[in-house]
Amino acid sequence: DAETMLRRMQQRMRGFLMEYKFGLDEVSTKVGILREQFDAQHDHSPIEHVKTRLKSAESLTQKIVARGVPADLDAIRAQIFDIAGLRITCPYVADVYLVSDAIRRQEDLEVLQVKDYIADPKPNGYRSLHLIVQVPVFLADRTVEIPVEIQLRTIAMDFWASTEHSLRYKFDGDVPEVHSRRMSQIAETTRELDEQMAELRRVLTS
Ligand code: 0O2
Repeated sequence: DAETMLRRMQQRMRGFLMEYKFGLDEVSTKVGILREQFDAQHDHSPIEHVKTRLKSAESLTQKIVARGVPADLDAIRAQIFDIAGLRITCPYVADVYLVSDAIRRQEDLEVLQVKDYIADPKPNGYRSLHLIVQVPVFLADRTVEIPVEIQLRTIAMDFWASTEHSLRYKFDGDVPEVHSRRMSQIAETTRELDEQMAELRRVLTS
């Protein structure tokens, strides 16, 4: 009956999302290892902060509807890559690339996509380095390859992005021109801040 079908669907969805949680756990462990090793080797910590998030069934459903993805787990697996997400915040821009290179070198990770919005910022001023990596997860009866989205950014970029995100949320995506223009100007200021910090660091470490 309908109730049994619905229960089965929910169960399959839970199992599906659990695999992404495992993928996120695997990548978190990797980043945790890098962080400890970097902390032991460097005079400062290249990783300031790490945050993970798993998309809820509700926001995943919203995304597949908005994207016109068929309500089928295989289609979702093939088309949505940010179900598991990890955000790494670093003090300096150089740290972003240091950490990203260390991740990209790992042999059991397959890099599916790199978007460098630091080299090439979005028109609104958004800057971050986005990687999508695929990690193998060893289940009891099979191995699954799970995509995980990694966003790397400096503390200044993160400050800007979180403020811009709440602004968009507050205005329901329709941010008045005066505010969005101001945000783009502030993005420029955060870029200058990152540059000045890097310059000061060069002086301090030379
Ligand atoms: P949320 O609420 O953070 O999850 P995608 O949706 O990932 O398939 P796209 O646009 O090609 O499509 O991906 P992209 O450009 O790599 O951006 C994905 C994520 O980057 C976003 O996820 C945001 O987290 C972040 N991002 C991208 N552009 C901006 C921006 O202009 N401002 C801010 N604050 N964050 C941005 P979601 O799912 O859109 O949002």
